[in-house]
Amino acid sequence: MIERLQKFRENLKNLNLDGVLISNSENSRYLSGFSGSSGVLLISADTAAIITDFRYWEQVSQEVKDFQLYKQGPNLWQSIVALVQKLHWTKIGFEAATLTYQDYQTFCNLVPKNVQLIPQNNLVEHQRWVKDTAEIALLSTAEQITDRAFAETLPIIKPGIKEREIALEFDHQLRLQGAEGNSFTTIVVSGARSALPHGEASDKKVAVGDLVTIDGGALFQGYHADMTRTVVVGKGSEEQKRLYQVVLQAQELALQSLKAGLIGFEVDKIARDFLSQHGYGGDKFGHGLGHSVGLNIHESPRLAVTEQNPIPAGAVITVEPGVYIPGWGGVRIEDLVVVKLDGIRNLTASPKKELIEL
Ligand SMILES: [Mn+2]
Repeated sequence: MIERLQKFRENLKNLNLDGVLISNSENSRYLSGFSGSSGVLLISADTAAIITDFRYWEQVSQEVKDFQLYKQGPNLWQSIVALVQKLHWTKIGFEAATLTYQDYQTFCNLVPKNVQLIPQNNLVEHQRWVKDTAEIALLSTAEQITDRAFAETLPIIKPGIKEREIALEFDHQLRLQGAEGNSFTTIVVSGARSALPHGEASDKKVAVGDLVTIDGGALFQGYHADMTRTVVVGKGSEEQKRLYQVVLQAQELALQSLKAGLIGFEVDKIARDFLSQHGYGGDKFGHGLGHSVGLNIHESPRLAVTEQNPIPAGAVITVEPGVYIPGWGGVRIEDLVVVKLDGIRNLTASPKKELIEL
């Protein structure tokens, strides 16, 4: 954890600020280890302070090692301003994407006139693009829990069961296998509904011949897993099997090519061009190929047509091509991988070589 703070301070040197206020809870957790939902960090070259309220005093002293702990008084902003004045900070950076306008106004009204509040973007997020060893271990565990939950869920997928019931079983299995919660609301879509990339699990009952797409993940110590598989109830048709293999090949091509230094859009293009050549271009694959995950489920950098940044070694990113045919159905296959200098390490072990027939 101290290495994260040291690196963050290195980056701060270029910003010409006395210090920064970190109010985004994932960024705060990343830098301090504090997992509570209310608290802020004040960081400079020689200060690392955390302010939180009575509910978290015990927890914060257990979780946080490298920060001075300050107990919040009746009003958070008064406590922050009191500390800022004690530190004699006059140029203070804040996270423009997190601080509400209302809190900004409160802060401005409380600080002396000579104090400047200077909006910052991606203060911590950019550092979070590269996961450290501890983070990769947590993401790996989260994905393993997800693999086990998926395997435990498959046997209940039978004609007549509702999508909602499959999602509930998957969620139940995630918790049994060690998840503290879901990365996001589990997606289960079947039959023609499998053409909805992010459809909600509904009361629709699965029927013989339905493609069923399950997309979900475990939340483990704040880290988000993400995995998708499409299966078929009963025997798959030739058309279903063919589409499945095309999507799988698109994924395999991207996985084989992916390594540190490639630009996000280049990797997306590999899968997109392959699907286009097989007749599944344009709207049939209407989303990006992948996104990074970590303390948030959707992080940068991404594998998408708009991503101009190179993917660094240590990024943990999904590779999830899909094809969606309205009125017929769809297939998506999603793995979570660690990007390395010479390739990838795949964190997902759920089987995918053939369309699974249940
Ligand atoms: Mn995903």
